[in-house]
Amino acid sequence: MTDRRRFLTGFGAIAGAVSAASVSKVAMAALPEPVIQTKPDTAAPLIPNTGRPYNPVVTLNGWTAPWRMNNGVKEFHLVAEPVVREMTPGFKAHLWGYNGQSPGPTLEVVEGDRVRIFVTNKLPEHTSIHWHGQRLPNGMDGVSGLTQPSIPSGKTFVYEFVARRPGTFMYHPHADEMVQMAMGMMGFWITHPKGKHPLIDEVDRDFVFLLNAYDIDPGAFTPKIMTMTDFNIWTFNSRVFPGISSMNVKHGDKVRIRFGNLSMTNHPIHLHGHEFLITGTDGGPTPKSTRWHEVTTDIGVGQMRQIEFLADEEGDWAFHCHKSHHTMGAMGHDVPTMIGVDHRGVAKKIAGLVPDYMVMGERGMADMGEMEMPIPYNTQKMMAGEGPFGGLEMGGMFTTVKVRREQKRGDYSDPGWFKHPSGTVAYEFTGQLPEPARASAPAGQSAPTTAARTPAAKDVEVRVRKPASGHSGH
Ligand SMILES: [Cu+2]
Repeated sequence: MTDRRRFLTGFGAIAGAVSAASVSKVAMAALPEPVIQTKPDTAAPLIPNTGRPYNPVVTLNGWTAPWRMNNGVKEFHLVAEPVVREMTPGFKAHLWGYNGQSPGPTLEVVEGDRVRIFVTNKLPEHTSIHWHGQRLPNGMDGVSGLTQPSIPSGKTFVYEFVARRPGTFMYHPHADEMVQMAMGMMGFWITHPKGKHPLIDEVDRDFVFLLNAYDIDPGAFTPKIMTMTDFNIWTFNSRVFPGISSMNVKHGDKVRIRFGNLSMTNHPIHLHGHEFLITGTDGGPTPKSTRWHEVTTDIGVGQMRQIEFLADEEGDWAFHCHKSHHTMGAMGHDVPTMIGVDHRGVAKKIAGLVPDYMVMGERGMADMGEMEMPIPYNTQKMMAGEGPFGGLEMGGMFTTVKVRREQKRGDYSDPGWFKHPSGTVAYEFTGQLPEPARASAPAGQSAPTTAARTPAAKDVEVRVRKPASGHSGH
């Protein structure tokens, strides 16, 4: 028995991943050069110049990995490694990702393509990659311990399978998952249909991104990996508003936006000004009979959604998670509600002891957007973004869809702020305000309360017994 055969027999269950590496020795000898991208900008769509043609997607603040064709096989090279990700100007995080970024590059293939992915592990611990949603041989599914041994630090493994199902997919580790996903390891995968598909329409613009979340203390660079639910940085593709690119489209374009949720909670994603259809999930295109119009769709943990709409209303339309604390930056969650509390006297007294003391929130939190409060170095502002009419008071999962008549086909550049036709912007009323008529009848209720029928129920007077002189007894 040769060494190789002994190896395969000894690890029967893992033969998938290992034998693929063995059969493609020639390809291994000439590993495709990994392409590294370190800028957080939104890259132009990668027009395929080899392999079968397709309409490329645009990854928000991300990019598509180039490939090479090797005897009809599409070859990619992913490098799992520590990366520095600028989440928004002024705030960088030390994450783990692929090829210089978190998330890693988007992989775009065509239905029926044979795909070979080399994965080099430059992390300090082992890893693996699971190809979420794909039909593939079990041994290529990337579950450490179950379908393959983990990829040890410093080693390269090969995954190889045919992209059988067209649609919207993602990839992420299935080894020390909680840590590796909390550190930002994930990426998008698109399998384009090989021809006209009855349930997949051609669109003019196709945007993709992943939803993720981090727990990074103000002033720190590295996520707290043991956090289970209480994250404080809410991101589209590891970027926060105002660092997230706008989705710039031409008036009349048919637009598709695809997103996957690899955070640890659900996100109701909301588009202003238009209604969309959910045309697909990670399970594939949805049957037409299941499609209805929405303006918000909730996306659960580990799910993907693709939405489609006709961009036929000009303007700068907000697109965001509807959980309002997910559109805010890092903040202390322990701040008590101060709305309506007049604490002027208290503030004065404390200021005597703590010179820089500042009271927050007695008129709401909006002041936080403008306030130049000193924050620790490398900290996301809680509320940020300057719009044409003032502060947007946002952070986290928020961006815009900019619909313009003058946007050229294939031009993804930012057209700037919308110029509103005169008379179409909300304006101040400057006339006399009449005293509002207030109803004085008791509020309606479905049934009388028990107390109302109980004769004994009178106003209860609370008596406080004060201690007598002296301090005995407490
Ligand atoms: Cu959310």
